[in-house]
Amino acid sequence: MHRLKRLAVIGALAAALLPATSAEAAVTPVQANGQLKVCGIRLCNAQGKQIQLRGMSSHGIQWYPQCLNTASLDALANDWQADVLRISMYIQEDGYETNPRLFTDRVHNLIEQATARGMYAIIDWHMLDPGDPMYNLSRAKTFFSEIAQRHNGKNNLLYEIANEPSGVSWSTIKSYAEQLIPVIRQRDPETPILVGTRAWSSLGVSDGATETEVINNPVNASNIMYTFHFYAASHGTSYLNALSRAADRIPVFVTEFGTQTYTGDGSNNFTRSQQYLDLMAQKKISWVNWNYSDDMRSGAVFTQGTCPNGPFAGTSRLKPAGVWIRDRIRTPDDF
Ligand code: IDC
Repeated sequence: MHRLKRLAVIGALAAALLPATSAEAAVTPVQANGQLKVCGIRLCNAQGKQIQLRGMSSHGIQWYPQCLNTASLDALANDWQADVLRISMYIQEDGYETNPRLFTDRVHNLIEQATARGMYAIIDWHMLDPGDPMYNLSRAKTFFSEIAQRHNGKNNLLYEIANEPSGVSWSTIKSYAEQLIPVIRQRDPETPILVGTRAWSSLGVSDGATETEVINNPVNASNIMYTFHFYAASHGTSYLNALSRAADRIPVFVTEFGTQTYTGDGSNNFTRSQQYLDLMAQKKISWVNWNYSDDMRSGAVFTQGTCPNGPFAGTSRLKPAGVWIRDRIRTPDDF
């Protein structure tokens, strides 16, 4: 079940004691890196080394749980060699609010699935409409209290507390974060927390603002990062430049992006997507692609009808965006 990703020789002692062929060990991302921590403006592993995580987001788990089964998650860990699975739990649109017990249990289960495969997991509070995070604040306190209580012994989680705020100011988002984070920290002092930004997590750019509103007025908490989302066929130079500037000043995690338009559909712009990926590699910005499902849209990596039976490994059931992103996730890690 372990991934085949290879890690370079760890030390001369190991090399001396082991036969030459065993000098490289197959390790999972979590075995290699352990508990993550925000270090200055970057994400660091347990050894204090700056690292970049790369992986996939689920589609909404109210709609596509059939794409998250033993075989598909094995493929994500072993064939795709993903470092991280984002568990996308919508709050509205037939999501969490309709049955908190069912969806919380579904998230618990997916956390265990990711953990068993040595992947990191982002617990995505996928608020989207309404865009005011305060609308769901008491629900978020209930949900994250239970998640943090149950999983605080794990070293492979990140909590994303607001997918995409919209129609609200940065100060509202900051206030939401400052009310929710202490509730989580009481139960789980170590897990990094990812905070959404203004205008669909564009650091304000989609509203004509810039990243300076966050830089000048950061959330009053430690071990946090700010999220940035982009869709390469819709979001060009102004987005790319904002990401580049922001990453030199504050910790940024790209928890969602697509190679197509912001609808998650339409044609792919792989040229511009590669520009983003080059920038993110250079600045060690972690990223997660939308999405690991067989939805009809071009940004869902599998062709319709792939779930639940697959096959999930290889490229036979992948759309163009899937082939492209699988290649880039498989590129060896530098950790
Ligand atoms: C889209 C889904 C689509 C769903 C829609 C509304 O692909 O099936 O009907 O949401 O729920 C986002 C959001 C993400 C969107 C995605 C593509 O975080 O939920 O998924 N997107 O539109 N932000 C920008 C794009």
